[in-house]
Amino acid sequence: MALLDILTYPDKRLRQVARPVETVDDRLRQRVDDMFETMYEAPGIGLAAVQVGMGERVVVIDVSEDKDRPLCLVNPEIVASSGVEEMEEGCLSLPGVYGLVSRSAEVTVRALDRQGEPFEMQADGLLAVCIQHEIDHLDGKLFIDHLSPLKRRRAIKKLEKAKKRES
Ligand code: GNR
Ligand code: NI
Repeated sequence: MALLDILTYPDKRLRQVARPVETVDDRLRQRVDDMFETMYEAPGIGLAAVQVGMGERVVVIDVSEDKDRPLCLVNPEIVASSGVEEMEEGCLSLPGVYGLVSRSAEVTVRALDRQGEPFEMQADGLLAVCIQHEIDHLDGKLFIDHLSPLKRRRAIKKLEKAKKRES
């Protein structure tokens, strides 16, 4: 297992659209394990492969209190959604920035699991939000893209200031 570096804004790789996984093999499972380790250590409730410089459609999620419900989605697709819910979001790739985002309240997701087996699941609450946030990453989207232009500009200013202090 290995801890991976998490890319942060404005890294251009966060804007690339990830390609579908063709075969779920041991190499991929190794990366998935590394992603879980990186997510738990961060700590975060989800992580998309894009955030660790891997251009494939893979996400890991664990929204459980005890961090004992790992969920791996390969090539995830939202096949149904309903309702609207607003939640305060953050992102490991946008450190220090938070904002209210409006998304579907319930989603049905189709994906492959860690063994490459197709499955479908329904989610609501924080899990539904997290799934949509992670699939956005696979399409090169960040949660700040959902904010109003004014709030987005404020968020970007904050990120740029933090970057400057770093260097
Ligand atoms: O750790 C995370 N918390 C979070 C809180 C509200 C909505 C979405 C998230 S996902 C985020 C981890 C992350 O950046 N995943 O891409
Ligand atoms: Ni994120």
